[in-house]
Amino acid sequence: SVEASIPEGQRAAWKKFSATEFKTKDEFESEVVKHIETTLARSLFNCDEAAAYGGVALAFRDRLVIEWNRTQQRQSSADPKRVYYLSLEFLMGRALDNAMLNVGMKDVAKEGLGELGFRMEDVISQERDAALGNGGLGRLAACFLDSLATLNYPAWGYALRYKYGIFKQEIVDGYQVEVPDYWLDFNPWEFPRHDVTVDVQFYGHVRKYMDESGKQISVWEDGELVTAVAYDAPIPGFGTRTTNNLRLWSSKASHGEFDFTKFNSGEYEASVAEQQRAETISAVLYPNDSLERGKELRLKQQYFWCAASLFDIVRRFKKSRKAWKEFPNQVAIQLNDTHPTLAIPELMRILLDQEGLEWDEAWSIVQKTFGYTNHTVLPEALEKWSVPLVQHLLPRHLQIIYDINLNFMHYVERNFPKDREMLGRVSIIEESTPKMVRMAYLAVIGSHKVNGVAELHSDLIKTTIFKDFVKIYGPDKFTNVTNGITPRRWLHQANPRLSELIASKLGGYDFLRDLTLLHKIEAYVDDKEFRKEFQEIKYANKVRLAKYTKEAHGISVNPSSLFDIQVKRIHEYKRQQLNIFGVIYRYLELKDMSPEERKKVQPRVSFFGGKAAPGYWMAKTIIHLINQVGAVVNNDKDIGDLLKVVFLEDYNVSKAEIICPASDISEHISTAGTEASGTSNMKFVLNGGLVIGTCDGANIEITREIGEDNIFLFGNLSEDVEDLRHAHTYSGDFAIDPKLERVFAVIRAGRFGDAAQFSALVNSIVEHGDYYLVSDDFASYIDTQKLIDAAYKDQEAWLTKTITSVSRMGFFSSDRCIDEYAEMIWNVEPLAPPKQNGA
Ligand code: IMP
Ligand code: B1N
Repeated sequence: SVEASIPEGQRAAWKKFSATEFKTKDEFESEVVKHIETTLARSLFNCDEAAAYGGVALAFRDRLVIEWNRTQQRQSSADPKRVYYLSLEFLMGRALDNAMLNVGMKDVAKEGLGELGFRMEDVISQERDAALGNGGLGRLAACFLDSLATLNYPAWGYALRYKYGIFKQEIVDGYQVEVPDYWLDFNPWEFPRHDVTVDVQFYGHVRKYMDESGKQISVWEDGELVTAVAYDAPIPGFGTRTTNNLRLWSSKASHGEFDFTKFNSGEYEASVAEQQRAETISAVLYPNDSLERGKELRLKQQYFWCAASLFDIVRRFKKSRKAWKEFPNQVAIQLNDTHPTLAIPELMRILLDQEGLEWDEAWSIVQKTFGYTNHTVLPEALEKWSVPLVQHLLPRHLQIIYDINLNFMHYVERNFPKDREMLGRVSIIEESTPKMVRMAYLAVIGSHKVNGVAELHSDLIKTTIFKDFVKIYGPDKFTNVTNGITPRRWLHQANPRLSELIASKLGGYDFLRDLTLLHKIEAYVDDKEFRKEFQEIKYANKVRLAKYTKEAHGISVNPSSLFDIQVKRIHEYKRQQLNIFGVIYRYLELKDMSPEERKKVQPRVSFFGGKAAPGYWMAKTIIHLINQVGAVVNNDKDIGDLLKVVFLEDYNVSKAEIICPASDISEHISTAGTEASGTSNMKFVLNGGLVIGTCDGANIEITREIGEDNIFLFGNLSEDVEDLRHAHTYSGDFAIDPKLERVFAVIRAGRFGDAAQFSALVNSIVEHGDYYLVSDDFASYIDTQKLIDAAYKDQEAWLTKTITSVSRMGFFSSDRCIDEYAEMIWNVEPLAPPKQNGA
């Protein structure tokens, strides 16, 4: 071992002075004060909440680092197969509360903080969200890291250290305005590793020659180098000492051979400009969710990150001095969507050009190493890169992609000699002008397993985008891993009182590590005390959201109203427009009623929240309409508390932690077949809310688990979508639903401001084929909302539904997902820490 090579005396000194974790309240306070006074150079007299946050975060960071070091040492000496999760997005949110709860020291810290004069909630809320993601895909990656650590898997996340995460959303005059999110002024959770750097090459050209043995050699020459610097963030597991690593790469100018001349020839300004150009690679997260725009900088980000990560992974493998054929037994790389697909040709390049392997051996290693997760079938989200762009930026990779394709075409030709059309359909290269590289096909061909993220979605990819590949490879290459969420953040942290209530009945918090244990609370569904407390907790969570709504938006909402919530990225396929049209319809009905009739109405608050991609004009129009409707409805004296419309500004992870526990109903109403899974549906139900939803994504499996009496499903089924769309365009007699017509009539009449602003939105339905089937689903949506109003009146029956649902949500833990990936795709085992303390 490495340790044995260190002299005895030196080892003893290190052991004696080795860092230790605080264990008591006093030790905690001493650490906090030390950090505030020295690391942060503040004192008792100028210690505000921000400084208190800094002190507490640094105290906990120290604790995490000690376990992080031990975990890495344990993994270095056991050298097990590791998992590498490559994701361009990790939507982590805040780290402090999660660290305190996972380490199990929140109570101690709370008491200690009290003595120092601070309230825990105030200190926690000082932290900025780490918002390195757009939505579900990025948050899923964050939940997976939590589960990987909790289950003791040796696993690393790899991503980019964006200077700017997803933008901050401000609503000005009802419109979305984007403000940059510079989140790094104070980030105690990261460790710069200035000693861990990789030079990444771009541009240049490929020189080929034959060596003495007649072997074809390729050398990628010239071009420019950009340096990747590693920044590490510790990822603590819950109730375990395993602390894994998230490695983020930051870009800076290289001082390697290519800019040497410039520097020496005195072109100081030019070299500073070059520095800045290099830094732009990791400067900003692309704010598009399910939309790819083919920008050169995005491709640069992808390669930069893949090349640095693969260099790191290969370096770690080479330390073990194992033969190359062992690589897939030591390394499993999961591609989170197609964004890291360049890792496939990059590993080929390393094996062929740097390690001198033959093609077939290299390709066999590559295919065994990679797994690919598909997250969408939306055509606008499927990545394609133009061949000239790839040629220019990554000339050697383009050659390798062509060679991969050539081999693949031969294979298809041999196996399907009668189907000549198939070659064009499955080719990695699309024969368009310009030609395009289809990244999803490259990912399928270069991986041993491809998975979708919910059953319906995994079936759909086999019959639509990857249909031919199922014929070519057989059905076993394609599988399903239904998404999940971490119950640590989404129950224990977001809803501590519910977590405590459950623990009180189950005799402890084991359910947080095995969520299937929740089924035992179904035994309390008729228990008076339990019901009362469960209901009180929901009410308290609604009060918390009402308070936030008042503080942030000046809108008073009555917590006894039915809270109806739709928070997610704004997208036509997610159909916030269906929701707001439904709200308008409700408003019109209320206006028609007599005061007597109104007294019988179930009061409701419709909450919306979510960001629109800055260039997605239709999504921004939907936000504007929601705000305009709110301005009218919320100020209508006839309506009062019967209906309120709230747009919650800047929806993010930490706000989701307040919002998810506060719903009575949440909306997951995508056009059937478009939402691959959805994960907030799981969060809301786990926190005792019911769902109105379409038969789409994970809604279907949620229904299977909780029972169809406990969910409000509506709308057309995915198998009918194609025909309906076709009918809209070609049948000629496509009639808009009359109730929806009524809504459009008042919009056109200017009831919610200048009608011209909403004409494109209305026309997308009336004139342009209603691609998302808003009109087709409108009547059943309205009817289902009426059912919900009626059902809510029976509070006892409603409560029974919510408790039953919570007890049946065990399947949706991300721990279950990770165990499925580990077994079916990665073939990795946990590496549990020793029971006793000590490295
Ligand atoms: P890597 O695998 O070289 O990237 O190492 C990951 C981390 O594990 C390093 O930053 C070290 O902190 C730790 N590590 C790697 N090798 C050893 C070892 O032999 N002893 C102790 N720690 C190690
Ligand atoms: O991934 C989530 C799913 O729960 C959602 O249903 C799905 O829509 C989401 C390109 C995406 N699919 N595709 C993306 C994000 C960013 C980007 O640049 C595509 N996000 C999803 C988790 O499986």
